Amino acid sequence: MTVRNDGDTDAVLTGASSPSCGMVMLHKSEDSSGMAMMMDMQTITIPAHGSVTFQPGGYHLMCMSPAMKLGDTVKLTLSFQDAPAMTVAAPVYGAQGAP
Ligand SMILES: [Cu+2]
Repeated sequence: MTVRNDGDTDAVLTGASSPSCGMVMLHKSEDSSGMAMMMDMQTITIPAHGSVTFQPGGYHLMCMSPAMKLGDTVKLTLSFQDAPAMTVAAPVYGAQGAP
């Protein structure tokens, strides 16, 4: 997914939650000298008039206890510093991504 910020100030994502995930962690995958590493992010900044894309190999939201199946749509709530939380409907795809 891509989170877009049309505002004049940076938006700071501070967390995410979903009733279908148990806990949701903010992560970033990085390739450091051939080793794939996953880092915990306390916050992820979406720059003013910019966007951040969550995708395999980069920023992602990690669902720690997934309770969902292919074809489901799950609720995902994004929490921001100094901005109201936002709930989106996320379709559940397999590892290959969108059909
Ligand atoms: Cu992760």
